[in-house]
Amino acid sequence: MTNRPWYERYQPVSYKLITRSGTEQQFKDMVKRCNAKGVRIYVDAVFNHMTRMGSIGKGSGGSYFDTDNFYFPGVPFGATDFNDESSCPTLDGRIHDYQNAVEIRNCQLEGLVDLKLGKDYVRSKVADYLNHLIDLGVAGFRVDAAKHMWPRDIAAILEKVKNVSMGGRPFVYQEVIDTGGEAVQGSEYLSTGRIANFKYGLELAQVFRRQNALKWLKNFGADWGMWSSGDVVNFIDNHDNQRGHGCAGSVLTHWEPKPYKLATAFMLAWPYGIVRIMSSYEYNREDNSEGPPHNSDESIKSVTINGMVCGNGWSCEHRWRQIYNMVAFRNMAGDAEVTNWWKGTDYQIAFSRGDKAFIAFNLEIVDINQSLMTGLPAGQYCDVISGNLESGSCTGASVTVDGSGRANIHVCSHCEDPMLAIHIACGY
Ligand code: ARE
Ligand code: CA
Repeated sequence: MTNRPWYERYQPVSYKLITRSGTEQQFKDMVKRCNAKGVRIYVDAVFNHMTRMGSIGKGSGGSYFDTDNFYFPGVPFGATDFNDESSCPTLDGRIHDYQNAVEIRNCQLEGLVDLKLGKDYVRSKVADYLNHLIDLGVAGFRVDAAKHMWPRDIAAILEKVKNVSMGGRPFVYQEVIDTGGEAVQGSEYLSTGRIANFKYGLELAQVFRRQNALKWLKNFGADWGMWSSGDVVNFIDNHDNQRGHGCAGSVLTHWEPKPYKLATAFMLAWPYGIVRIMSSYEYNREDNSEGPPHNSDESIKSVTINGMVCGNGWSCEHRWRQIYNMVAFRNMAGDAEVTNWWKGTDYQIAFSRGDKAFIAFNLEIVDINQSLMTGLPAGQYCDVISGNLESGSCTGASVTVDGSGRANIHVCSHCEDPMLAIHIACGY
């Protein structure tokens, strides 16, 4: 057990921006440098609750707190700013029954003291925090534990929030774990932003573990009982379910690189929703509370970078070629539709994104060796899964597309990455 678990960040005691990752000034500087390169920053904002019952002390930014007296002078919040026995129906003040929407919204999630977001004062303090982040240059928010807040309270807070510095409303996506069967549904939150789609990673884990045929992905999206494309943020795994927290289920993670890369590539190739890729660290799997790589004084170790590989225990999935090249694939494909859908056996598929990009997947024990319609203009292209286009030639496999858009496609079967992807920016 580490002294400082990763999840201490989900136990705020003030809205000061001082953590083991740095100071407010350092955060501001990072956001500025990212924005200058076209990289937007979205903050994981925790405002359903403060820290846990029965705790007293000082936060990472030095603010004093005393939860038994609901005393958070760093904001300040006091006793009347929290839900209590008048609003929460359970005896111990905690959430037990996920079939009861009042309990889910007004009681304590895991014993974390629950803010009374119906109060204008509390809404204003939260809005001040979000507006401050916007002043620092962020483009939007992940709303933590949105399921535990009334949609009207989220709406009232967002009404107090200003436009972002790049123009327009902040991009908002809400963490509402809805895989069915509970009193609170994701669809209740669609007027305040997108929702995190927890069904997505569970479905793709089954497919890429060969428990559900690849060919069924032909209509992956709303037809699978998920929300519409404009309402979701999709992901293969997140910081909770990759380590058995939250709605864990059986998702793919960086610990299973082969199916993980395949599923992530499919996510990036497929035009449904906004997608998010993960970047993790190599924690001890026996201890799902273990914080990021740290020194003996608990300070966080830097991410060292050697070529495209990270060191010091950071796994940096976003630097894996099969993943970062598929981000380029998605950008190149733009809003082109899926065309040239092809299926071989149940576990062999290929498709194009108009005349912009083409991808093939093979989960069979035999290779794909086939002339297929790619839809791309005639030319030579580098497979971006097995290599890159470097100084005019491919470091991995190459594909020759003829004047009709067809090409001989070979996708290995007994190999680490049984997929092939080409797009218009990898032609030569
Ligand atoms: C920690 C300890 C607890 C302890 C608590 C207070 O683990 O044992 O009681 O501290 O002392 C994260 C960690 C938690 C951690 C918490 C505070 O995951 O383990 O608690 O930080 O430090 C529900 C919520 C969902 C939430 C998940 C984890 O609906 O919003 O639980 N996810 C977000 C974040 C988490 C974070 C929090 C919220 C809290 O992504 O990282 O918690 O800010 C069903 C339901 C789900 C439910 C799930 C688990 O699937 O459908 O709604 O998710 O069960 O209960
Ligand atoms: Ca609540």
